[in-house]
Amino acid sequence: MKFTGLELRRVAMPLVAPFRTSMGTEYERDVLLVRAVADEAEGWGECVAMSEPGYSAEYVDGAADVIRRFLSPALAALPAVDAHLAEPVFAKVKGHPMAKAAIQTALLDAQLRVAGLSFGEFLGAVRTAVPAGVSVGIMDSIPQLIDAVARYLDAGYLRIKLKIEPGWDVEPVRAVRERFGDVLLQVDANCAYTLQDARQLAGLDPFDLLLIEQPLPEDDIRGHAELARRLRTPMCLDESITSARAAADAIAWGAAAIVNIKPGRVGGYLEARRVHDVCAANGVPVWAGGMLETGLGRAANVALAALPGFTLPGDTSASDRYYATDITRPFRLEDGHVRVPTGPGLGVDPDPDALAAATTGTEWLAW
Ligand code: SMG
Ligand code: MG
Repeated sequence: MKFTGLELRRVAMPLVAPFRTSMGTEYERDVLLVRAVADEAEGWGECVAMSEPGYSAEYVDGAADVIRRFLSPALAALPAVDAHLAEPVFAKVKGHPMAKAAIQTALLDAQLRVAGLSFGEFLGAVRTAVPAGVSVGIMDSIPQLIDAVARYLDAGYLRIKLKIEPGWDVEPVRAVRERFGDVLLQVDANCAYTLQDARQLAGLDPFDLLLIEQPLPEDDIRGHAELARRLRTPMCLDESITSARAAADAIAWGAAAIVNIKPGRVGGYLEARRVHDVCAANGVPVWAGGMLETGLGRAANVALAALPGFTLPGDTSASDRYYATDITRPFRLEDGHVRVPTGPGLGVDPDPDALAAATTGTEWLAW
């Protein structure tokens, strides 16, 4: 199979409700899609970079730029392209894992469609559906939060994750515990604390949380290890886990008892599977993170979440948690689970009308 180029496509996806975190508020996702075109098939990849560099250093215009100027030309210069061959070429460009992951996913999707294999089969899925959690943003008031959590539990979500920041941590957790009893509950701080806040964060210990996710800055592995020693709540890393090696190191240093896996953060599904394998070898549970993906990104995340080491519910919510109209057939909650697609490649296709309606621009990068 011969790839002839990449299409970059920007789609505007308004969120059904604003999503507030310690990093700011998202109202709409400005999604960069990559379509890899080959003689026998085409494939899609979704870039999970946000509009601004708040979650990590990447942002969507930067991702498009590095693809256009460096990643696509490097692939065009190869005698043959496939998802595995692209990895060492991408390694020469520092950083930009989300941009790399989007291309790798598009290449893999096309290859797997030709091979007649689903993402789940390729990655090693052992489940046909995965338990769904939901990530609940910071609200203006506790009653508003209780309303939101009640709606998600009614819908069937099996685990609640509360976004926290200084000033919005122990009280919302206490309120949700008191109101909803022993639901599976965890928190995510997106780097908003310092080690000085250890005592405040220890205030979460009585509430039997599954985990606390990324309380300290991305590069503070030692701080997370120290904080882990001072808390009873298990420490989970998200932003800090940028590769399988980073996962091995964080585990060895006692900074991660649990790991959130996001393919975009580690450069793609091939490395995401290695992160899974390293964690499994160390007996460290993993779960699938989310970046407010459309159905295209969700399809691959749900397939990954079906691997054996994913023993905790992921941020793999149904389409209607995010978007009124998804660009693929919607992922639905069935008994608290989301079904793993079984068709070749991602197993979902963009709906031509929905895709056209959401598209704000396209660009063709010929090889
Ligand atoms: O996709 O359900 C989702 C969002 C899950 O909270 C979520 N993601 O740090 O884990 C995280 C955040 C990153 C995106 S916030 C804009
Ligand atoms: Mg997180």
